[in-house]
Amino acid sequence: RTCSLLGVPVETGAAQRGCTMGPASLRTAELGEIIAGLGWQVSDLGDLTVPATPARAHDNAAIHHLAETAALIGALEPAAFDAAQAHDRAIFMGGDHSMAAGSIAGVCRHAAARGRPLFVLWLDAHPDLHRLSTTTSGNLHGTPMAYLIGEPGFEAYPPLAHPLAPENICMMGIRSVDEPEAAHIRDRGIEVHDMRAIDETGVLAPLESFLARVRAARGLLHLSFDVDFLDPAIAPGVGTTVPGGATFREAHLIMETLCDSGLVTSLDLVELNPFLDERGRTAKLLCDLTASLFGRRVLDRMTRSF
Ligand code: DIR
Ligand code: MN
Ligand code: MN
Ligand code: MN
Repeated sequence: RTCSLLGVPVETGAAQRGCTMGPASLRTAELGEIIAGLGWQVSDLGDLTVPATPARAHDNAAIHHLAETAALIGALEPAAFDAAQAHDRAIFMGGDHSMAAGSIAGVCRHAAARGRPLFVLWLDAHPDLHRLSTTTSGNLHGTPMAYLIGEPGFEAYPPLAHPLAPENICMMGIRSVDEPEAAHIRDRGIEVHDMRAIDETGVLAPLESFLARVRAARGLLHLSFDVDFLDPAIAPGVGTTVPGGATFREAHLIMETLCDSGLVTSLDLVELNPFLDERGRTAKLLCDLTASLFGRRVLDRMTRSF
């Protein structure tokens, strides 16, 4: 089995700088070596490079770095398509979450080329469902999901050949939602398990029912993992911490269950900000969670119970 790593050093979609160091931090924490140690043939494709772009203004004056972020998305889409076509599993190391507009668009095109529907598991404190007209922070990492489901007003982003079906999305860990985003969740019927739901049901029941849907549709599954999904007490290296996030065991159980399902074909690891991290703690946690997804386990599960 083969796995590719692609660094996507972008921070123009975030309010604070530092996410461009994310890929370097994940490499220092030995992400590639850890996956190789689990029996995968790993190819590090290096970091995506993006040509310089003249600045562009938007009617929404809050928006910053529009041209730069759009150029990154445009460069990542074909790179993500190629990585997904060439490997059994593709990892996109962010970078802020604006990059998901490019990685998921490329993976969508790959799924379409294989005649399979794409499903997305979105682990995040935020739904990132702002249109360019509704963001008040102007931080474009709050917009990729609205772009991917084909919301209007994204003329400044690259044209989207294969929109993502809203019914193929499952969001977990959500706990910070702006009103325009809540409206999209309602109108487009997106499956969202907020932290209250996780408290009530745990992570396993909603995850298993989503995975059953993916399996029944013979879908490919992309995981988009925003560091702020995790509780800030265990994952401080992110610019947008929100209290009340997923615990260590909730996150590992999701990764272990995804591993058992065999359905994940690509993933984003995004919003890691090494400038805010405590001695690589958050980077190491992301590597350990990824190891659970790639087959690390404490004990092989016995078929006989005892
Ligand atoms: C907020 C925060 N909804 C915004 N979004 C974040 O700026 O649009 N996304 N932090 O990851
Ligand atoms: Mn996000
Ligand atoms: Mn977030
Ligand atoms: Mn907002």
